[in-house]
Amino acid sequence: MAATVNKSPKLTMATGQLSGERLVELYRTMVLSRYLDERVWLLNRQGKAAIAASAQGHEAAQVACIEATDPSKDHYLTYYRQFTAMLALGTEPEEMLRSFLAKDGELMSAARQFPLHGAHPRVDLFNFSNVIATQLPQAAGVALADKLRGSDAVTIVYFGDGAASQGDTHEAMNFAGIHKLPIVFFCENNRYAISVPLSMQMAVDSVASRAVGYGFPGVQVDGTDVVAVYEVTRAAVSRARAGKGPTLIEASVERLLPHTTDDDHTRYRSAEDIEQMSRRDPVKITSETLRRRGLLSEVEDEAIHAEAKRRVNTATDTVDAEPYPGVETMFDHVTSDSARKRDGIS
Ligand SMILES: Cc1ncc(C[n+]2csc(CCOP(=O)(O)OP(=O)(O)O)c2C)c(N)n1
Ligand SMILES: [Mg+2]
Repeated sequence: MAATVNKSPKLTMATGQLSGERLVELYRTMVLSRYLDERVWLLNRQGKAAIAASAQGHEAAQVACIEATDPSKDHYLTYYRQFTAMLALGTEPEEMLRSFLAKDGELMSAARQFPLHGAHPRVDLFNFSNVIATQLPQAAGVALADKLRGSDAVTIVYFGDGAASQGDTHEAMNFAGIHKLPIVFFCENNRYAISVPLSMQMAVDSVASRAVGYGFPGVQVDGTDVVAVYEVTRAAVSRARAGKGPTLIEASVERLLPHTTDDDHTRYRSAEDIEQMSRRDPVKITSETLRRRGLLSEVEDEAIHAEAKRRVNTATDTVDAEPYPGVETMFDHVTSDSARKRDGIS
């Protein structure tokens, strides 16, 4: 099969199959994600959150991709920058903050791991590693299991442009192509792997062009355009569900903040680069487009921002007042011995 690299046509927000109401809902999630993300950054500067990787600039791509899937049956393998995707899947702001503040009752790893790492049983998020690209072969395994079971579930696996340079990515895509697995490889290309620019990661123009080597389509899409991302993901998910195999989507996004709260990107990004990327802020772009299309008034937009601020303030007050895990639980969930002891198994 000849694989293709399609540049998605520049879609406008009026041409998609999403209803206007649904687009506003997606925007609402993006705004909530932005405020929560900003709050976590502040909590880090107050010494309360150990570290955070921001999704600022990636919000449209993440929310639109999830919208094109079926959370009642599909599987999601995320990485550390999936703040908005997690909200879109139904994680509550309190749950996210409990993770960043490592408070008692933290859902994903009982506060034993890096924030937002671990498994999320309620929204079917798989346990993932901070070691980049390890989620891709695991996702191929999940998709293989679905295929063997005869399930029509689709696996969505997220990764960055830097992760695309890892051997694991090649192995996962090669295997998925050979076995025509029901999987969507979703690359959020923000042109940086910490301080390493794209030109030092690959000698080709795009991540999507790699798909030709694996026998399935590769599609590039503007990751600041909610409708465009929704449409290409919907096509990829339908293809996978119909048994036709994988698709590689490359969404071009901006990493509006440094790599993590520990990084200073002014040391390796030019002032022009930073200035240019700020013009591709997906929250602003989506707001402007919705308003231009008459789907959102200024008053409604302000109300969405006010509601998101309130929600984040309430969640912060709640979680900030919660206790840390008791010292007597220090080894729970850490070794199999302590787990056996906890469960009363000798
Ligand atoms: C195998 C491995 N090598 C190096 C690292 C250190 N590291 C953490 S994040 C990162 C950059 C990844 O960049 P990218 O995949 O583009 O994702 P982004 O953070 O830009 O979203 C690196 C090199 C790691 N976690 N795992
Ligand atoms: Mg990157």
